[in-house]
Amino acid sequence: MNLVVLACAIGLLGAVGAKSSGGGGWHERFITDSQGRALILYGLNTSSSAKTSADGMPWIKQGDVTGEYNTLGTDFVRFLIQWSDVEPEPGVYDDHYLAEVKQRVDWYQAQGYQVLLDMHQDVYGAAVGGNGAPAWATDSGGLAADKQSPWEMTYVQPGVTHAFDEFWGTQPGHPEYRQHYVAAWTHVASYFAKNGTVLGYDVMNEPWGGSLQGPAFETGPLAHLYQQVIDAVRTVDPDHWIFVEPAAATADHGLPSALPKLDDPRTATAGDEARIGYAPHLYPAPMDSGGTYTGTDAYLADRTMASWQTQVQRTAARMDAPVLMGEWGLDATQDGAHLYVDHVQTLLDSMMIGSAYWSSDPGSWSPWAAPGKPSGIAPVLATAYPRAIAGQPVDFSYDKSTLELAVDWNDKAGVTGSTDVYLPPGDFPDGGDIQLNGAYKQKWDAGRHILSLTVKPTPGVTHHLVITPTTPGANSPSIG
Ligand code: 9MR
Repeated sequence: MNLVVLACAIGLLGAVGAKSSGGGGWHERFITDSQGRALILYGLNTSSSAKTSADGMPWIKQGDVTGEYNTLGTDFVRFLIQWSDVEPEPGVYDDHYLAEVKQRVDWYQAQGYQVLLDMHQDVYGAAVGGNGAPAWATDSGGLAADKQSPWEMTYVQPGVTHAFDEFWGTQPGHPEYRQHYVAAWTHVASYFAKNGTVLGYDVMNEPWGGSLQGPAFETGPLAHLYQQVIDAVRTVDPDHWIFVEPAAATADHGLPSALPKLDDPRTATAGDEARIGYAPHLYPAPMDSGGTYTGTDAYLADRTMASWQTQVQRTAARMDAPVLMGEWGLDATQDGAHLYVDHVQTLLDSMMIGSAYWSSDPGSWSPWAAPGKPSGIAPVLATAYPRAIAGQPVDFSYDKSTLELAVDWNDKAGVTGSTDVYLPPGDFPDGGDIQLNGAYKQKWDAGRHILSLTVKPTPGVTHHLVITPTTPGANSPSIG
């Protein structure tokens, strides 16, 4: 969301001095699977097309999900859903729509993915020029809400501000809107509570406070709504992850967030760990506006990335939440795009976090030039990474110049299963050579390009794995 300009215009930048609690330990929190393994989630957003399609479904067919795995080796999708589709009339839920969502979830399940359901909104809802909220929950106050270019500027149309103010309670007219939002989430969560392919829920895409901005918004109505959704979802779904986003117009650009720590009721039961995640987006201004990654644009993007890392770590530490970058992307046809993708991947690895690239919609931002036809950025997005780490991750990196994937981890009590890494066929056409400082068993799935390593516990010693492409004919322990 390119709203730095807007943020300046409303005098917001001077007000966002969120204090970090210092604290720490966020990097010790990971999104885990049922075996306790740390999951590194890597995938796409699917999709912008769902915002306006007649049935609320994205453009993909099942074959596109298969193609996505075969081309990119991803293990994750941030799947867009909309409040207007879930609850088309007040209190009336469309379970046919949820069944259609479930069918897509099944397609991802067949390819071994995790699915994050993202309650998407841009510019509040269709009745004021955006998408997300149903018309019946949109009160523009009769004020103008004309679509602007770039689209983000529509956020400051008076009718849009009014609609947000009515939702957040800054205007007192419609407290029931938020109650409906909470209840709609509860319905979605009860529908998917037992679904093992669904990772969890992204409570609201790119929140915007209307006339209430900065820490007053994030610590006020935004945090309050998040807590209400968390509490309500936990009454029907004790286990899935619940992700929250900061106010996007500032945080997307590396500015601070004031989001407070949220309480997960599951911690009160039998010592279960909280499953609240922090899911900010990254859009340096040049990328957001479709620019290049060259010269001063690249300089600005790099500064934004450095600041983003600092701010995200502070917020995640305060929230004691693992991090998932819910969106990042750029017009991949612009100069330097492949380097930007490379640099974001390096940032993600250095923070040991996953991400969802924006987006799968075929076109200039996408790994697809057309459905089923990879674009120039697809081979750059197809990278080597650990999908699951059977212990406490210490470090991982993929050096694209030497094609060396390194993963370090420690044993962790209660964690079972293998450490799984994805080795893209473009970089590892003949498989990989393994170096590991200890005994292990390996399984190479040549069809899916996944290497699974089960190691012998080594108390007090970090497992250190390095994989490099096998050289045909070389006499070394290899896979593939
Ligand atoms: O890429 C999307 C663009 O085509 C749409 O016009 C716009 C409004 O619906 O949304 C864009 O996608 C944005 C997403 O919804 C939220 N994060 C930023 C994305 C890129 O601008």
